[in-house]
Amino acid sequence: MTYTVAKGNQLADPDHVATSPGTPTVDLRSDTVTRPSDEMRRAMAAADVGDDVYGEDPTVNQLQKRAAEIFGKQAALFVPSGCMGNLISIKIWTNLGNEVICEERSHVNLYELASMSAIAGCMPRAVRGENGILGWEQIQSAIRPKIYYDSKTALVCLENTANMAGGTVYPTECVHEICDQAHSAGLKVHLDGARVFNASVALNEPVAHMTKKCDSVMLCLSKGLGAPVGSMIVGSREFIEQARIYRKMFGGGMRQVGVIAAAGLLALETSPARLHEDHENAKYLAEGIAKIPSLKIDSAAVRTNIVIFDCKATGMNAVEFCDALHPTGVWAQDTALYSVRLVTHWNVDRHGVNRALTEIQSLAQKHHTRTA
Ligand code: TLP
Repeated sequence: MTYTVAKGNQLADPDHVATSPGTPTVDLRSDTVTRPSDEMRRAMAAADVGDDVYGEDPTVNQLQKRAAEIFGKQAALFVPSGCMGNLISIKIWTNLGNEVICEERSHVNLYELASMSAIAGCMPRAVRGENGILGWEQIQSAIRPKIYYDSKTALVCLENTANMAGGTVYPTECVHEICDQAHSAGLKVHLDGARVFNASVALNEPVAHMTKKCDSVMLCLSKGLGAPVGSMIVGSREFIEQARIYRKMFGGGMRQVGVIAAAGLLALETSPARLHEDHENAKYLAEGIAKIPSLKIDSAAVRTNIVIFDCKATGMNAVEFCDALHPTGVWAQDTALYSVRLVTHWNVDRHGVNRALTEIQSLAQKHHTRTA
């Protein structure tokens, strides 16, 4: 059995259809594909470094200090990836055999290779939320009764923005209510805030306010913020002390990693101020897609940088749609059988978005007439 690096349209897939030579690429598969800016590269080259396993890397220490300050938490830890940040947090808040309540389409449930079970020894208790957003009532009904022969619910894991629901945003009162109620029920709350700054921009609220009641938060520097690598977890001093141990145990202890943290620091300080551009581009893209007869999208629901549309009426499934689009230089990602995802980011400007719209429209039209 062979595994591809990603489904459908990946460069690493030997069967993929190449983009015609000379065609500029508009890569909308994810905001993980962003490349570091010249300013980031200069900061990386100039970074002061030390051995971070000994806690001696001044750039990492500065990044951790700033992340803690920005989130109003006691401490922060730099981790190699969002997946590791989520896993460490889940490991800390749970014991073997516990359940973790999360949304059905959440990243911890679907895209972390069941690490919550394989490594932390927990079961996800997945609940479908409208537009990916869970309310306290839904969470409450998934909590196990405290009976010795039932597994124990230990943790609620929220995701803001909710990636696979189209970058939807939790109202902050809803997060606060979930945290208050979960705490009263003896549960901890972890926030997968891979794109929490996108949520912050959409709500026009500071992340510290949005996440003040969450016990831990994971945020990614390497998505919309544009750093090449890295995520942070923030929480209490005690939580971060434990997190440092699990990071090392999971193989994530890094040495002179200030060269990467320097880009992360710049991303954290400067990138949130430009995320509104990605949101405007996503809205523009969604409104354009809504006008294409064979594609289905609720463009009014698009508030951040993720656009997911349904391509069923084209007669193609999402893998086929993305594959057919790929040679035009417009790259999209299939996220379910008929769901195609486009994610805007700082390496795609309005011109790129217009090109994407033209190519998507022409592909959809070709197939619409063929299947009509
Ligand atoms: N998301 C990636 C894919 O893995 C799906 C993407 O392209 O969107 N939480 C959330 C909400 C995420 O979207 C991701 C990555 C992660 C965690 C994991 O981050 P990394 O890739 O740094 O481990």
